[in-house]
Amino acid sequence: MARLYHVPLSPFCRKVRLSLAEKKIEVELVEERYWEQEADFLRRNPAGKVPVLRLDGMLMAESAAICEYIEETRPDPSLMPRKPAERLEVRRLVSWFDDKFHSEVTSKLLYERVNKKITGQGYPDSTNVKNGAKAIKYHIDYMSWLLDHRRWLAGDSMTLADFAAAAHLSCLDYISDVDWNRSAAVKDWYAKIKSRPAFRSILADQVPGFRPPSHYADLDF
Ligand SMILES: N[C@@H](CCC(=O)N[C@@H](CS)C(=O)NCC(=O)O)C(=O)O
Repeated sequence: MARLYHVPLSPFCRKVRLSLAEKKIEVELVEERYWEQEADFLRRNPAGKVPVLRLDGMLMAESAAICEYIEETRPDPSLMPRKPAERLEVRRLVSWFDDKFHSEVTSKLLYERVNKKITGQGYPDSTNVKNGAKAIKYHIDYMSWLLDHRRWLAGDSMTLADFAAAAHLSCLDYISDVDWNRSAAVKDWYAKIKSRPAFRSILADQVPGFRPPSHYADLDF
C-alpha cells in the first residue's frame, strides 16, 4: 500500500491526498513532525519538507512532481487535459496557488495562526495576518472571474488546478479564514469539489488544539 508522510493542514499534502483519492489509490497516512528534522525524515527527503510519498517502490518528494507522476502512471480518471495549451493552463494555475497564493495568503494566515503554535515559534504576527486577510479577497475575486468564464478553474473539466486551489482553501476554511459570501461562483465551485468522495478524508481531519468551524465538514455550508 502507498504511504504518505504528511501533516493534515498542509496544502501540498492535501493536493497529493486528493489526487490519490480521486484515482482510488489506497494510502496509509503517517504524520511527520517535519520541524523536528529527524534523521530518518531527512533521509526520505533531504529538503526536509512534506509531502513524501512511498509508491511503486520509490520515495517521492515535491507535490507537483508527485501529482504528475500519479497522473502519468494512473491516467484514469484524468486530472490533466490532453491538449498542450490546456495543460499549460493547468500548470500555470497550480503554480499560481502553490507559489503566489501560498506566499501571499496561506503563509500569512495558516502558518501564522497554526504552524507557529504547533512548531513552538511563538505568536502570530498581526501585520502578516492583516496582509493575508487582505490578499485572500483579491484571490477569491480572481477565482470568481475565472469561474465566470469556465466550469472549472482551468477549463471544462476538473484538473490538478482545482485540487491545488481546494487544498489551500480547505486549510484556510479549517481556521475560518475564507469568506464564502464574497463570491457565489467560488462557493458553488467549492461545494462541488467538497462533495466528491476524494474530499472525505480531508473533511474528517482533526488537528489537536484547533477545532474547525461547524461548516467545515458540512457539504451544504
Ligand atoms: N514545493 C514543496 C513545498 C512543500 C512544503 O513547503 N511543505 C511544508 C509543509 S506545508 C514543509 O514541509 N515545510 C518545512 C520547511 O519548509 O522546512 C511541495 O510542493 O511539495
